[in-house]
Amino acid sequence: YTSESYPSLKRDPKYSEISSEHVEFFKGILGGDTAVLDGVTRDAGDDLEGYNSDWMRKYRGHTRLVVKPKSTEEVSKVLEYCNDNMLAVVPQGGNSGLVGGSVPVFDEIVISTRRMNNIRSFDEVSGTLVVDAGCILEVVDNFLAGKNHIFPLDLGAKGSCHIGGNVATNAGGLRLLRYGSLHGNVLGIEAVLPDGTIVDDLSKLRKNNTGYDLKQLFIGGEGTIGLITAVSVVCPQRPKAINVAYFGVESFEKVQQAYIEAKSQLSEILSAFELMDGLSQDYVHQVTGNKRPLEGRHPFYCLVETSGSNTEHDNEKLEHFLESVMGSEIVSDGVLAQDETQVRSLWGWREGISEAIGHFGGTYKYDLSIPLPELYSLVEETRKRLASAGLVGDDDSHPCVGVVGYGHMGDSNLHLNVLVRRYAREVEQALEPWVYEWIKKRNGSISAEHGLGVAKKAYIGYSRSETMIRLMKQIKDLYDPKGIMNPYKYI
Ligand code: FAD
Ligand code: 2HG
Ligand code: ZN
Repeated sequence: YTSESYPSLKRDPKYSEISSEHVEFFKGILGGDTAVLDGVTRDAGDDLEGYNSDWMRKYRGHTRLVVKPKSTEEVSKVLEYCNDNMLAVVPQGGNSGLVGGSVPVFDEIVISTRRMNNIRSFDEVSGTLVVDAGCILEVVDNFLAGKNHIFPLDLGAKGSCHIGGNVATNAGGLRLLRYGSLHGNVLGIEAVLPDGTIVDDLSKLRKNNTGYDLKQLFIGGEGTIGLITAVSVVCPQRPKAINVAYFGVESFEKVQQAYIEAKSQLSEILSAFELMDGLSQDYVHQVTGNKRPLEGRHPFYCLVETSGSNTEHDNEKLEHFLESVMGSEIVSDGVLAQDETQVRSLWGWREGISEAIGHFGGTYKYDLSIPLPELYSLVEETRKRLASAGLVGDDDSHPCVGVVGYGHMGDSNLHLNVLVRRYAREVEQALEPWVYEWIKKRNGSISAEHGLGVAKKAYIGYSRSETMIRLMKQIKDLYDPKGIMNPYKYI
């Protein structure tokens, strides 16, 4: 049978359907009751909905079974049994992914990491943290705050996403500019392969040049070759001083000049340089009702954060930066956060965009790496394209509400979001593959940080060569010869 969310996909009959015998096996090893979300869940009515449906309510699967192992050994038993019985599975963390990768397409079993949530160890000298995959990012960061350290990743979904999910998507987030990617910060991984093999590569070493670095395959692998059960991560000292400036800019040309100035004047203390266009801030204002940080309206806004060890020194530097860019008319107006509450509230204007724009219905999301000089042209061209197709307008007869652009300017990463009243074929057809062709022409990436999942499955060829795709398929076949791990997704 086919799925209404994925009209072009058909359930592969090679996978078994779940039987009561399977459920009995899982109950035997995990415990739990069919009616309770505990260990094994089956037909638990509404409770399954949260596992079947993604954050955007765009992708929906039909799983009948969610298993929640508590340990690596339990994951190993579950996967081995699934592999022997041709039962397809989807690893799921906080289910905050934005490409439909974390939910089943048909009736794949969801393996949730929810109950694997122990902080295993932390070494204050090296900053090395070892955690179970199901730990929530914010919980881990709060734990680290008590130890004067910080997790080297932060993002808007921190209250729900799991560390395992972050690593599986190689999430980038708000401070990649400062702390770098998880490919560098993750020191070790413990994972389970589909046949139940436990891969114990939970190294705590910064340096280890002993052959292929296989853990990297799990980082950003999106659950297609194995299930990550634990990770060790190197965490920096928590900065003593965090300062934030928020400012309005009249053109994208000037945004680029402001970025050059920020790098040059703030250098070692710069920890984020984020971009928000005027429309994105209008929507945040409209939905939250919060007072705007600046009077008047500007076509672009930037949020600059510094993280350092001396509040006075950092404050002075940021103040001087703002004065200088305003003096040279690069920036029209700006404000500095005076305390922690203001830091949080200014960040809200950036971090709150995804949630605010979700209030209008749905969103077509494009998460793109684009050479900086052309980063914003795509937003303008998309607006023109949808307008000339008659798809965007103020009333219900138009599917599109508007087009916003924002993102991690410091990483050349644009989030192009098309807000719709309802998901509609004609909008998708106007945007895809046009957006991907646009990206390919500029040698960009069709997924900077969210991954491919099912959303970009058909488009990987716009960013990867045939040779690269063939090598990826060979790796998939080697690790998951029966193809039970997260099927129907990008590989
Ligand atoms: P899930 O959504 O549960 O899963 C994501 C993928 O990883 C799926 O393919 C799943 O099968 C796989 N997976 C999950 N756990 C495991 C595991 N233990 N082993 C193997 N595979 C696994 N992303 C960014 O990069 N930067 C951002 O700034 C950012 N901001 C966001 C803000 C909001 C409000 C939201 C909703 C999302 C945002 N994201 C961002 C998307 C981001 O990918 C996720 O938030 C996060 O990294 C996914 O973690 P998760 O635990 O929710 O994973
Ligand atoms: C962000 O940077 C996230 O806010 C989400 O990556 C982007 O919702 C999006 O498109
Ligand atoms: Zn992002």
